[in-house]
Amino acid sequence: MTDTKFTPRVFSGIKPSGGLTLGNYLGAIKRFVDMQGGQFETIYCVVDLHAITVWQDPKELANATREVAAGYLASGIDPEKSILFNQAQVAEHAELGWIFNCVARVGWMNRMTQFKDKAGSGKDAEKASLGLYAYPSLMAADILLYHATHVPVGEDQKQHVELTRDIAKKFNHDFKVDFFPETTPVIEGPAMRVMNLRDGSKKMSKSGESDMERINMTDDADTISKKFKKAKTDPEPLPETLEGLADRPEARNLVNIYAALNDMTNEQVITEYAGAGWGRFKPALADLAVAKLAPISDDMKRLMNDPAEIDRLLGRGAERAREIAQPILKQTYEIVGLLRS
Ligand code: AQP
Repeated sequence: MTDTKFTPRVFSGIKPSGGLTLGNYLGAIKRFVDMQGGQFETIYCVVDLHAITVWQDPKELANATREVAAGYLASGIDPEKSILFNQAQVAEHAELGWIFNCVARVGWMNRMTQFKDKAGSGKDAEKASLGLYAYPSLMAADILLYHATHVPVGEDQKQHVELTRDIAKKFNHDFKVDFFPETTPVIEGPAMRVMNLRDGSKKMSKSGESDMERINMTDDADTISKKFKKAKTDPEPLPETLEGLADRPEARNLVNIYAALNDMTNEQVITEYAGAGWGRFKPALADLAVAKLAPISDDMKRLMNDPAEIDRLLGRGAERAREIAQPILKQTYEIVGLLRS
């Protein structure tokens, strides 16, 4: 249920931890664009403070930050309609993140599956950064610093948005206020979890080991075709009904991707391709992906040729973000009893 006392406001972000993937596009950016200009005020962020929870080469980080910004802009995020900025330019995120570190419980963090996936277990986990462990509480700060009511995310981030709700509830309860909203995760559509092209049990990630397991938003047409051609599948043709995809993760993933790229439902894709073999479906998918991604990737290249303009837009976005964030942080300090004279 959405809290009606809060302005309908969307916040979401993407880490500049590598090049953008088709997973980021379908699970996040494409939906961010759809939510723009409607009933919500929309705030989109390049979450560079999250990227450094694992090692980032300083020379590449600023460039990766600009590239994610270029991905947003080229996909249709309009810096007049949305607030677009990078997290490091709004220090209030880190300040509220610290307060939430003191609200969240260690037991809650221990249940976060993404930390377990990324840090491994035993001695490996001990070598992970403290930032990686605390990352969900900074994510809660990113969202609640704007009193965001809705957060569009992919399926992998659902647990973190639930934690954000727990942090808001505990803060409100401990300080006997009704200050932070209980944010609603928006997870809908056929591509909320785009899977790795070589292993249908793992999600497609920027930092996955092999480049063949993902489609990058900047891949050229030949590379996209090659990657889909070599994508792992089973030998069976596409089924007549959706139920026929139930135990076929790789086949289901390719159908999901087709549906999401073409704004169709999975049922519509199956109806169109019932009984088709991979020799027919994979080239059709590759052509569709090229048609949708090529204009975006061309525009990203154009934008990346003018880094000063990207920096200017991000700086302007940060100013607008601070106008919302500062009064909310000020009130938070007052509620907590932190003196600022
Ligand atoms: N495979 C995916 N399918 C659907 N949505 C996805 N998202 C990421 N991968 C997929 C969504 O993209 C948004 C931004 O994610 P992020 O970059 O901040 O973090 P992530 O989920 O950890 O992304 P990666 O690609 O896996 O990065 P690395 O490899 O650096 O950890 C989120 O809304 C996410 O759900």
